[in-house]
Amino acid sequence: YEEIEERQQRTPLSNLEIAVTAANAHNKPRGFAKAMRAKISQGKAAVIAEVKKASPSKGILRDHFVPKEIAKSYEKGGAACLSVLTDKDFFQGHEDFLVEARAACDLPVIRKDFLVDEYQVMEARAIGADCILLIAACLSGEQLRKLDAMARDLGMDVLVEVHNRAELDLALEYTDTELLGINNRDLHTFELSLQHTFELMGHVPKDRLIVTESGIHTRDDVAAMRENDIHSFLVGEAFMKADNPGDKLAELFK
Ligand code: IGP
Repeated sequence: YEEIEERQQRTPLSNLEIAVTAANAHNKPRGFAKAMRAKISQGKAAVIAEVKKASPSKGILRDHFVPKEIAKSYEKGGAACLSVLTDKDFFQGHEDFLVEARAACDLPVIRKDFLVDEYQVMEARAIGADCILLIAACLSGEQLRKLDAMARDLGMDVLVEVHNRAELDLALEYTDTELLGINNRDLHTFELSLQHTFELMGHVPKDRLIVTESGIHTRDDVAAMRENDIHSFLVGEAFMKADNPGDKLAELFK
């Protein structure tokens, strides 16, 4: 919250509103959920490919980190969408990375950050984001409702992320999100298990698109998901550690 306050002093809300208007004119939302559905209706996996320099559990993931190169590589490799970390404290991300990555390709982009405030939702659209992430573990039901509604008003899609049954119930009660992310990693302990997806998927209404998030590294991981009718993926580390992220994507999802 301190950081948000600092930013509000630098860019007051009225300026942000102008930036949002400009973004809606020149960087119209690209249709994030639509791009995911399009891949799936072609029988392909819908992959959200992540642009992530570092993570709290692994440190620096990639030395040669040039967001526009990575974005182009992902597009060529067949990604449906991009995810760009803008969080600075834990992931060494930056808003500029999102702007650069989006400008270098035609893919819709999600702003990956810990959003808790309406200011940050507006900021997301102002920098060109097509979708935002809302993490149920960080938000109350009322916050989820408010931020989800605001993102939609601004023309963005919303990916609501859950890790357990209580968070899933909260997400379903307070939003009618089409995109439901099941994070296989516990954000507090970093413990990772793909079982989280299999355990929670049965409790998700059929009209939602389940995105399995984190810990996808092998073709076997992908096959296990697809056998269970999970066709949407959010993958970061496995791509970031590869010399060519897009080639790695193509190989993993061949
Ligand atoms: C990607 P991985 O294990 O492929 O690098 O995971 C993505 O799921 C992960 O970065 C993530 C994340 C988050 C990061 C999922 N939820 C919330 C920051 C905040």
